[in-house]
Amino acid sequence: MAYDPSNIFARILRGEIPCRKVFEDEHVLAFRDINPQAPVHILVIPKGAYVSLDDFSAQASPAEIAALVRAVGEIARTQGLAESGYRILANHGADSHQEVPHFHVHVFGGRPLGRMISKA
Ligand code: DGP
Repeated sequence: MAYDPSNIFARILRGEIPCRKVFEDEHVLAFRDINPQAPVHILVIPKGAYVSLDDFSAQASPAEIAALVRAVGEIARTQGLAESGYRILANHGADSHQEVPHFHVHVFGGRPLGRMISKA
């Protein structure tokens, strides 16, 4: 799947749409999800143009991959989730219902999160 530069996260990265930013560095932007599923629900995205984890894992540089993983951990710590616990999730493709075709990692926390996935 080719990267679509008109997707909503690309527009956030270009500053065309506002976001509630929680973290930014050279390679990564993180902001609060517009439709939170938990008291803390943050989206962590690479600044590079990657459709999903499939694309990111194959094409991104080691520096970009390291930056994203380190950002997830740092955000969880600064949000106070490291002790109580949190969940990360990344959707790829149709079976996962990925909605936004720019790679993003969801970080959920702030309450007990239940079992991993439903059977539906
Ligand atoms: P996914 O299904 O994994 O592609 O999740 C996409 C998430 O993006 C979903 O939880 C809602 C969130 N989202 C969609 N549009 C916007 C937006 O304009 N701003 C923010 N902050 N989040 C958005």
